[in-house]
Amino acid sequence: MKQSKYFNPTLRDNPADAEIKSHRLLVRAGFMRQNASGIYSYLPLGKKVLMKIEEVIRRELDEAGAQELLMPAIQPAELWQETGRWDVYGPELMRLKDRHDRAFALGATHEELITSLVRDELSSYKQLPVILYQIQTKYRDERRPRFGLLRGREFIMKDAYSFHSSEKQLDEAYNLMHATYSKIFTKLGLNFRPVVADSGAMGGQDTEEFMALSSVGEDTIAYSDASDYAANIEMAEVHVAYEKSAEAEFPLTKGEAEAALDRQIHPTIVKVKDETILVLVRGDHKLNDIKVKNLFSTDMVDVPDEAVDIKEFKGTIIADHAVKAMVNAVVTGAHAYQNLNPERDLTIERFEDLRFIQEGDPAPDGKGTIVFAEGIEIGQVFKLGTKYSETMKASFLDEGGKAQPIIMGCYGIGVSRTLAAIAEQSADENGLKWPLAVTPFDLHLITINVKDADQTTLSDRLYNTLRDIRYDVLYDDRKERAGVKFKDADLIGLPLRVIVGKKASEGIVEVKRRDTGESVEVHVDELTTTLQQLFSQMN
Ligand code: 9G3
Repeated sequence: MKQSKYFNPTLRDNPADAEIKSHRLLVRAGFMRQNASGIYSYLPLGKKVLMKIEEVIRRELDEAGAQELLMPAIQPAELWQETGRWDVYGPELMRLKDRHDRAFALGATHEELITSLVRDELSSYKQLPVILYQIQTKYRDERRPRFGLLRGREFIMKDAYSFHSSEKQLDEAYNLMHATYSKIFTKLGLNFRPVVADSGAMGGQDTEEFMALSSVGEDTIAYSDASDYAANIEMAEVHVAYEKSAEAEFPLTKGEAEAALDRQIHPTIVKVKDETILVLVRGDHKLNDIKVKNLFSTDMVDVPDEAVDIKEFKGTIIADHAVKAMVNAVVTGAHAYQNLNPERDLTIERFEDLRFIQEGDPAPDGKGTIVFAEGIEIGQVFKLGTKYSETMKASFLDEGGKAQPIIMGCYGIGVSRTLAAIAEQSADENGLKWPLAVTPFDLHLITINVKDADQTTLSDRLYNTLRDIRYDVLYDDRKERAGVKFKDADLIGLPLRVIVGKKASEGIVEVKRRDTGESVEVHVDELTTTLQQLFSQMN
């Protein structure tokens, strides 16, 4: 492709609203443009990277035996009403009316749609297992879209759904998809970790998220420095043996007292469904509301900011394990107490793991200690069970001819988010730097001075011969100064650059690597071997 003809508007300056490197660079390098908050166009360079990412995903999913289909983005409201999710989701689910005033949703995900498809077509255990997937545009009206493609309102997702006649078959598909995701993200050159996650509103049991490590990630991963344990911080279990001190218990008294955080108890009122409970955690720990939610297996958990008198509270009291070992604790705030000894002075119904894990805690698997890292969630695998097939009456006849609800799994990859994650992980201060698997072009052919006949003749010849041997070449034939061309080449980030300059008359060109910056002068007769050698050294 000749750059003089190419729709690739590069910018010198950073767009004002771009807070992170990948967003800034993808806009400046002409890969994308924003059309509205959280809504983007992929320009030709961006579209080429998207297609390469999708190609890697397709190859691995097809290899795993998954079958690609394509479902509509516009979904009848009736389907979401069958599962009750029409009312569960608020403004985040984008909705519209057709000309006959019928209600539709813009697909945020496709569990309802795919289950309605399968229930009409699959009826026997002989037809299971099956894994169906699509690569499709999704819509979620995020309150605060940010970080470019990392949190958009329209984005591209690969979503797969598996259908089974037994839990064992589901486990096999889940493990297969887990392994396939690892292959995909490895081929894409990403630094990623699968982490144990919270199934949240999805219901069902096991779920894991695939996190691309990045300081701009919105998720915090707790991982062990001595094993492959890794969990989303919301889920990470705390396994600490707390020592109860031998000090004598003093009488409980009202009133403020100075005390170190680990000598304090912090009471929190939590409303669970319609019950008000009091949750106690040690002062140096933080209450994990996801763990409270999972303890009462409900999404309806609210933490009003209410002061509470721990001794006057009449409802259920639960406490984190750490509280059990506390002696002569101090309660601060409006209703302060000193020398509170939890099991003597309170009726605590149960001690549970209710706090967020902290750096330095022992890893739950007993190996090493916990370290935190930020991650971008680029994939997730879920065991759904029969959550959707029951409400939507998607059943199959088992070997005994008895109707059973189909057992399901679902598996997502954020395709546009993955593009941004690759950019985030691989870019440097000069610009983007694409791994071979997803680079929009293989080579950047640059003519230093297009007014020099030797240079343009040799460049044109190389452009044709390189394409004849199947290289995808971006040819910078513009009437621009060399400096501008080099800056744009650094920004766009193609892996190799062939520069035709002063030595064109001797048939000598320069080949430069984007990843290391190394360059070498070669005679054009050696060019293809040099290119092959260099490409084989890169990922
Ligand atoms: C909605 C809206 C937002 C949502 C959902 C539904 C997240 C929703 C969870 C999933 C689970 C899996 C299939 C591919 C992998 C992920 N945000 N989720 O269901 F209506 Cl507005 O999407 N779906």
